[in-house]
Amino acid sequence: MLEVKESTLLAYHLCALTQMKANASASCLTPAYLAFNLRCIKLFIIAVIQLPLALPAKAAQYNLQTPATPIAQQIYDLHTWILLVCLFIFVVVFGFMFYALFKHRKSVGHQAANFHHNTKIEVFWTLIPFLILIGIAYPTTQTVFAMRNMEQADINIKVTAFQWLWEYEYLDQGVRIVSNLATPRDQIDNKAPKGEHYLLEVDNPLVVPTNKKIRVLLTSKDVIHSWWVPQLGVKQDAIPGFIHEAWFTVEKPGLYRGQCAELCGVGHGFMPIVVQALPSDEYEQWLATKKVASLDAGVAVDKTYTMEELKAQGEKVYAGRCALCHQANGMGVPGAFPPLVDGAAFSAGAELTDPLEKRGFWKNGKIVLGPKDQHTDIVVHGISGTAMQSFGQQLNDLEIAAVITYERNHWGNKTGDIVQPAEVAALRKGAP
Ligand code: HEC
Ligand SMILES: [Cu+2]
Repeated sequence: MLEVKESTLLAYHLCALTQMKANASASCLTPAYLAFNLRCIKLFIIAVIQLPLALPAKAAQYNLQTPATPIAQQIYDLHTWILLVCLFIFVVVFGFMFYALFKHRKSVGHQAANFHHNTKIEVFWTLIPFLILIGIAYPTTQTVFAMRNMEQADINIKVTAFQWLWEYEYLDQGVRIVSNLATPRDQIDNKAPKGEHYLLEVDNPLVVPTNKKIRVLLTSKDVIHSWWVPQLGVKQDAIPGFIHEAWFTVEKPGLYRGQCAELCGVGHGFMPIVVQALPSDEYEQWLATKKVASLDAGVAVDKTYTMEELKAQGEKVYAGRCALCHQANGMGVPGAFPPLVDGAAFSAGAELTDPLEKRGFWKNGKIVLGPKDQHTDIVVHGISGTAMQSFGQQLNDLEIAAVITYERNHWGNKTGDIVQPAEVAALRKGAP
């Protein structure tokens, strides 16, 4: 497209040109001025040629995202079709209206017609909208039925929403991944420039093979969330106590990004979705490594870990799962999320301080670390009625042991306590 500078120049000289013409000034015939005007005309022609070429690109910015699944394509086409129908109605109705206003205006002495019934016109204006409705309803119904057709799925994945992350469980495969926001905190806090995929990037994407029918079963552990990936044509609510289904078949390998689309609390903007589509063989490889990883985590229960090993692992778990609320420095957010630093003060409403007080870790407005088995119990079972969810289902024994060891021995907390995975396993057995 033309540069702004050039367009301004163009506008300026077009003005000058018309002015001179109006003044019939002879000075516009000097060679310098003619060259000037030629340049103006050239720019004008370029603009006229470039406009239609640039329009589709510009329009794409405002259109739906490029479809990546057959359903998304159907939705896209449906949207375009209905928009064209609307445009057609708009042009016809307004065209007719303006034509009638102009043609039958008073100043040309038009006399109003005076009739009551016209069967032909009445049939016509009932039939036309009826046909338009059929023309919209038929493709829409087809698309909705196609979206709802869950038959013959190749892979079933259970998607569980949490405040504020997604968990994916490959049913029949024994693989479970937890998908967290990966945008660095500094970008969110405006301390660093924002990246290309700001708030649309995760640590572990949902990995799927291309050209397979993937069925997702959606539910939530706390409030209503919504799993939305525009390019896949899926937008489905995840509601606690219910299971909803959706499906998609990705055609091209790549990364497809989406977001939670149901206001679900302060972290709503921080639970993006990334789907990574891989060719089948690469997907199988990925799945194999994941299976090994989850086996490892299972065996590790009997092992005794050192403080350093646990803290290193715990730091990762904390950054991924706890820092969103309790903050990376462990200081929490006043009024919402308690600090986990021994002796740090916390002020909040009674609905938060009462459960804290009841448990007895909270002394004179300050958080103190309680006995380690109680601490473990909080992380495994959560605190009902508050945002502190139960992590027992989401983290394995090693991860829980590690994050507790980390919390108890970091940010100046010096309990010296080590929690081993076996202790977590025992606690789980004792209180299922
Ligand atoms: C969604 C926000 C959120 C996340 C994520 C979260 N917590 Fe909490 N946490 C809370 C809230 C809110 C409380 C206070 C509940 C109350 O009022 O009793 C809390 C309380 C706690 C307490 C009790 C503090 C005390 O001294 O009584 C511990 C321990 C704790 N969280 C550990 C963790 C760990 C470990 C993780 C990560 C595995 C985590 N939390 C993730 C919100 C969160
Ligand atoms: Cu959400």
